[in-house]
Amino acid sequence: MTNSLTTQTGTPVESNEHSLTAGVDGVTALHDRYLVEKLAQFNRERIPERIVHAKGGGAFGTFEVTEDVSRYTRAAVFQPGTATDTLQRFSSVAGEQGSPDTWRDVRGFSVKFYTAEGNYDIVGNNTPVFFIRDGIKFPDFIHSQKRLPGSGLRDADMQWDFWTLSPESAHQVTYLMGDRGIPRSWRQMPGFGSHTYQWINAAGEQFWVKYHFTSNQGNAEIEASEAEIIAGADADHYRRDLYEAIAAGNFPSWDLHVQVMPYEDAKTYRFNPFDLTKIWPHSDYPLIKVGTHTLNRNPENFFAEIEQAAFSPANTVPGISISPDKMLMARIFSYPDAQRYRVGTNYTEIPVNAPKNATHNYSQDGAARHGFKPAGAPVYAPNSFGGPVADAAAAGEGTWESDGALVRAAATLHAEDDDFGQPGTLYREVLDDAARARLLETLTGQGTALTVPEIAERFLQYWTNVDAELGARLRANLSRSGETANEAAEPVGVPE
Ligand code: HDE
Repeated sequence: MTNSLTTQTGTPVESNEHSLTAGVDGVTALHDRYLVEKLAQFNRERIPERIVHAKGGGAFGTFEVTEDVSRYTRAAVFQPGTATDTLQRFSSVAGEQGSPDTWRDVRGFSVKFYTAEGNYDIVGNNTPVFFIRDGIKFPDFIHSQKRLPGSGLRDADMQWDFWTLSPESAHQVTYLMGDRGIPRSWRQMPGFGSHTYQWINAAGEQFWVKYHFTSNQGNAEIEASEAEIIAGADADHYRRDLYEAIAAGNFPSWDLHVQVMPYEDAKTYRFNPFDLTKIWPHSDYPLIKVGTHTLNRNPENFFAEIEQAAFSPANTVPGISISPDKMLMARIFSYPDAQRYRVGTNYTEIPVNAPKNATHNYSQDGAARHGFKPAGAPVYAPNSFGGPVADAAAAGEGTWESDGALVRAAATLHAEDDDFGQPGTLYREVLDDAARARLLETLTGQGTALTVPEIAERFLQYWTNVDAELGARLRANLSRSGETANEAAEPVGVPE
């Protein structure tokens, strides 16, 4: 019978309801190999969740180039008229797998393009900046935003201690505490590559670029009080919204734009253009449209296609490179390392991670390898047997000049390499009165939860540095509400 139950090695199974026992009430036989296989396999169903961005969802789609940006990049994926299959994953940063989608947090925005020249991943967020500018601080940052080792609880003192001792966080924290911290849905939020990347055209000319995905559904947010109710009622609010929209044929889309900075401008720009805590004002570098990304197919198996998906900023293609951003370089190491541990050594063989074009190299073996080369194929290089050879012209690796001497320092060469200028501009010039009022309310809640006086004072100073009037209002609100009320603040997820 074709539908008969089998073991994983294909042998028909006697029963799926009764273990093999010595008599009806007797001991269970260890040689009931189906029972053992079923329980053992079950124990291994979970792989470690992502250390950050554990809770998420995603879908497949298509990226279509609608404009001509070939003067900036030779990448096949961005040539006029090209359509490329994609996978997108959205996520919250701090919460664990089951955490509520609507907790305040930064949201991940990862896109994998299965291009003709290999996989290209843009692994960004729904904010254009980040909390730190050197990857060496990342584990400390994440520890401060996750849970206390003793109680297993999130802790406002710990979060604000790190942030206020790391003033470069002010720009991203202003976004996080503002409306951007709780989008209405993944469909109604923007995405950013955040870092500066390099594009290289067919003539070898280099440009610095930043990616912006703008939502064709518009941007919308949820007020904190409503978000708390949704968190209780439907922890999977965003995941459900995306799945149901796509299932109903209501396909969400984003237009991809780039800001392009001529290569030489970077040397004299008013702030370090590779500093991930800064945006490039659109007045200096306007948005240039590239094409449209549409999500049109739900996963058939969440574990196989979303949980096992492995995105990495290391996945670049010819015509696209990284930039001298220390955060980006740390990420180039970190993502494949996390995936070898979390998914397994041969994670790139899993269908969702495998490129659609053929791979040719000398890597072999390792746990759970299932792709093997023909027996006669050479296993080393250089060789005399026609094995694959590196092709520098095809790879088109990006380059830049380096200072030479090894140092441990942050760039302070540019006039505006400060920490509080851009968050102040965001507060004063981008937010409107109502958004500023909501930010003040959120910060008042946060400040109320602080119990360590030194951190509470530094918190007030931090916001005074962002904007003097905001700092004064916050001080007034907190002295009115009693600075150390020790109530739980609105849960803050954490941002990566
Ligand atoms: Fe991540 N980050 N990150 N990150 N990140 C991961 O990769 C890391 C950073 C982002 O949908 C991990 O496979 C370091 C910036 C997204 O699967 C890990 C640093 C930005 C996702 C990791 C950063 C991000 C991740 C967890 C500092 C936005 C989810 C498991 C140098 C521009 C990807 C994994 C998905 C995931 C490390 C900073 C976005 C641990 C070391 C900046 C959207 O490797």
